[in-house]
Amino acid sequence: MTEYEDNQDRAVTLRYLLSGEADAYLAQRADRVACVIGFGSNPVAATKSGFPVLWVDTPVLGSGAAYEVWTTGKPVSRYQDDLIAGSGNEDIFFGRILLKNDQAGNFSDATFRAFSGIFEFLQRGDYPSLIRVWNYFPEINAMENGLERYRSFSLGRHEAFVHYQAKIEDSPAACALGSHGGGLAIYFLAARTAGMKIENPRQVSAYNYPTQYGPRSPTFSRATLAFREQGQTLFISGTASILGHETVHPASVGLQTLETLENIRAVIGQAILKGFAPVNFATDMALKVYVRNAEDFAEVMGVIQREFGTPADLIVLQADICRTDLLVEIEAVCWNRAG
Ligand code: 3EB
Repeated sequence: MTEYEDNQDRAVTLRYLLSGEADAYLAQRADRVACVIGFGSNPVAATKSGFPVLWVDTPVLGSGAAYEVWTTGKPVSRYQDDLIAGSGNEDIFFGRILLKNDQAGNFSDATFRAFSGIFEFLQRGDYPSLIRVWNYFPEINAMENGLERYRSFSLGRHEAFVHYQAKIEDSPAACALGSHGGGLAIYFLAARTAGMKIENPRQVSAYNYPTQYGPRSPTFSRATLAFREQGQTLFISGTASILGHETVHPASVGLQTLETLENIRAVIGQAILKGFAPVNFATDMALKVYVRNAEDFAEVMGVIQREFGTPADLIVLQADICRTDLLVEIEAVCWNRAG
């Protein structure tokens, strides 16, 4: 069996594990497990070890199901209110929200409710800083009440930011992907101390996108640089083949992958200007890859291997992406060697 040697100096650590590996890992980490997400087409229920799992209905390419497991260096306690379930310690908090389809109603209203819950949690004061948010919901590109569901999502999210007077430039790192079912699933990382928001000089900031992409712009930053006192961590948002605000290479998944990796390099470059250290991809980077069409798996993986080598951890999911002309999206977490 694999011995996992997590770096205990990290405020949070991430592993992507196959179903068969997850239980032993979770049992070993016990009260250091902060969040467990299960990906796969069949419901991924609570693990044998009893940890609650947020199931996201997306096929895992290259295997049946997989877990994303976040652990911390310090023990966590469980939290539950009427919307958010989660775990936190003195530094960080992971929260999960699941709005089932039949609770949704108008999708921008449902999104507004979910983000209002997050902002009210933040405003209670224990964890005031929103570092990273992951968003998954079905039919992301479908029209509903005259608006594409991704745009309804962006509208409801934006209205929550305005309502709670969150500064748009202080938006968290994020991603928003189309699952195959299962309602609006959101998980987020909040922290006691603020992170530094990073933008990409090759791209218009998403919160400044023109209205051709929807009536309200998406509220996310390209990355958050967090935990400056504990060996910094860089949370890179879902990143795609976008230059300025426009999709480039709409017809080529290979070129889209290459452009996406250039954008990730550019974001890491900006973080280095702000004090982050150059990243060793083989030991200190976790990549999560979303491909729209399963048949593109090999080509996307080929480009990643050629450009980035074999990152420390990797998962590939089949998911719809928020613009119909985008074929691939990649997010990353990078750690700085402590010290
Ligand atoms: C982009 O760069 C691609 O709406 O939260 C990436 C990351 C994207 C986050 C979001 C959307 C989001 O615009 C799409």
